[in-house]
Amino acid sequence: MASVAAVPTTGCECVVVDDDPDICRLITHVLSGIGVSSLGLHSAAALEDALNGSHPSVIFLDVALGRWDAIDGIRILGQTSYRGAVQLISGKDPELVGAVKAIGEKHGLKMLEPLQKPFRSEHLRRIFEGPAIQVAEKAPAEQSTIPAPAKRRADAPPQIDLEEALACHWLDVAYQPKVDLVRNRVIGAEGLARVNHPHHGLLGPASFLPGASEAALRGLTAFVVRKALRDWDVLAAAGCNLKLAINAPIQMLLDPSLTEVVRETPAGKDWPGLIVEVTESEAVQELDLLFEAATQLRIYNVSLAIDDFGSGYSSFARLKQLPFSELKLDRSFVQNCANDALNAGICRSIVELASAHGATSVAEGVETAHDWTALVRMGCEVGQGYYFGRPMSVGRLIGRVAADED
Ligand code: G
Ligand code: MN
Repeated sequence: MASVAAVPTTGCECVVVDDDPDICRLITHVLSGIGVSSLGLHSAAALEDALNGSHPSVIFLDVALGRWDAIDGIRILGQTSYRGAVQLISGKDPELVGAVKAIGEKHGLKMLEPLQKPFRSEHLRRIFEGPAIQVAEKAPAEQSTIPAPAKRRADAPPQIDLEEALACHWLDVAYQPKVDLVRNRVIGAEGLARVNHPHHGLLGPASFLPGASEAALRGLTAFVVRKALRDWDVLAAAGCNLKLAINAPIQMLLDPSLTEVVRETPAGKDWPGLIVEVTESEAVQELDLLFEAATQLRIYNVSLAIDDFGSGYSSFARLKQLPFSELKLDRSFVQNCANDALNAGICRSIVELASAHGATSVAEGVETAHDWTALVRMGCEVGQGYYFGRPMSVGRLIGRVAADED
């Protein structure tokens, strides 16, 4: 059942959440001109206090609030069972703002049609001239449980304690070049976490992910994200503006700390954004929560790649609702796709799926020139694999890019 909230009249309260003081002032000024009192706030964090004991009819919520954003605001409003209307205001891509609106609705909030910046004062007035605001019956708040860690591919290598590796500063990130398959040029790189172990030598994730505690995974993800952001500065200073990708276990994407880490680092002027790769099999487990997390990350120019695609045998119909920018063909299909008709067929379908979704197709595990040529014929755009380069240090990556240009 839907109940009806009063249209704001004189004395009715609105809250305006915008980190730009000029926008805050403009909105509160226009509202006061039509007899609506309002309170301006500069972060989503201040919302909770502001809602204590007061029941604003409309909350104006900017999508990007510096170190906060509308999704933080939506979560607070959902948890406090706010029953008024939410008016998103933003200068961001309307499709992204639409996704934020959909998330608000999933939290049981009454979301008004978003207001695109720059807007005029009559647009604000019109909000209060419409019919009475229908407030949907609040759905009971869903518990957002963090799923148990899902197993990644592992080949029984030595097992070490991730917490110890973090504490001893054994962690590092190696970058594997991603190559434009047609032009044969490095266009990006995937950061792969490595442990430099004093006894076992260089170890990959299969040695330190299984059995890692949630705290250790959080530490690892924070380390890798910070390192990739710092390494981008190093690459950019050397004239290599590459878009970097990192891998994250799904529960880290669903953990607010990933967004915290991204927004604590101010982006350089030409920063092309960061890609976070999550495996297909993990992605399908928590689609709704992942949609929310991926949408929030998009606000900070962080996009999602579906890793190891094809190996999880999931229904693409379910995955396609996710806002991902890359589909990464699992290397089990890429290897020998030049000669194996079945592998070739699977690769071709994945390339078509990516293209239909407006996403980039990225082949993993390209090891031969034959497979490279076959992939180009299929229309696959990007490739990585030992044929183009093994995971390497930032210094070597700079050298690899320079060699392209010779
Ligand atoms: O899960 P993900 O696909 O991100 O795993 C990347 C891993 O694949 C890295 O550990 C990397 O060393 C390995 N890898 C990268 N390129 C190749 C390749 O061409 N062949 C094989 N067998 N492994 C590769
Ligand atoms: Mn990956």
